[in-house]
Amino acid sequence: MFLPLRAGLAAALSLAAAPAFAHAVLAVTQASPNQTYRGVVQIGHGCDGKATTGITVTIPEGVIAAKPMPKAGWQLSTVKGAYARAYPSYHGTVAEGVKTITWTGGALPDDQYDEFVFQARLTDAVAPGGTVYFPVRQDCDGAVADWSQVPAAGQSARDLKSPAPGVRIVAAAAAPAAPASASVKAGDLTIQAPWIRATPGGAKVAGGYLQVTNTGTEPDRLVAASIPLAARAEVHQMAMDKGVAKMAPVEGGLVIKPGETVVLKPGGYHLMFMDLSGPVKAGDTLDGTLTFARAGTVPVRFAVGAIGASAPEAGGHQHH
Ligand SMILES: [Cu+2]
Repeated sequence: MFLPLRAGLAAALSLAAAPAFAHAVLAVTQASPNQTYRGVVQIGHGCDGKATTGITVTIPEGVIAAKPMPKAGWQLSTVKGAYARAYPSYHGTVAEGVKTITWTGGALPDDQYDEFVFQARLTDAVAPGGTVYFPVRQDCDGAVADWSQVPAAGQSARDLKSPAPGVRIVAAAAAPAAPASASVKAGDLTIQAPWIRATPGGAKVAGGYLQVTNTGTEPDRLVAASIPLAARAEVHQMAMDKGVAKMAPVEGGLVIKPGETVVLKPGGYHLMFMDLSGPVKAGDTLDGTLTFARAGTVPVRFAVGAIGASAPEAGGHQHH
């Protein structure tokens, strides 16, 4: 049995409590919300000495985007269906998906061991402290072992005759901020490649740039931004004034319409970080936030790009 070294005593005890006679277990018994989970169903015995000829895994509510791994010598089938509700996903929301996965047609003798693999995403509907169960039905030649029992509150899995394999949900370790230029998802928004242009020594302002895509059905607005190095920030646009490009705050915030991608880039819309307490150095990363009217305040990590030769704002900032 897989036993993570860092599991505490309580977790170790609860793992040890898995019945020794359980034939169907999951290799990884701990995971966190909003993670992709790699489910490895381990089959250690047949049913009453008979060879295993089919394995069916049921994907529980709160676990989405399940995908089985094909297995040589076995036919794969899935049943799709509606989830109890829609869940946020990389591409908007998902309201249906694979509910059961079945491998059939093989023959795993009682004295051999094998694994059946799938992956799925744990949503934040599965809360830390709980356990998510993946019932497994094991079909043998004319016999069935149904590993589907879930312990009631206060009950131990060891008291069950045929417990469903479970995954204990724990809070994610203090997640490092997204790596530079990673895309960040916030509600219906996807924020891509946030960066700030490096500043020459003594500069008091720096421009910030990114792309933001709205996959939802309601408009949102970028209304604020922050980095610890800047006392304040504004969302700016460039406009021509008597043939001269000038910057001005975007009143009410920069609107991102449904289905639209808005690009903040040098020479166009940008974030203006002001009253810098120190230089913004190329190659650094700066943790900061973006605030949207609907999506709220989103942590992002800005990469710092070199001081650009084509700096469209050189000589600008008259309004600061
Ligand atoms: Cu500006």
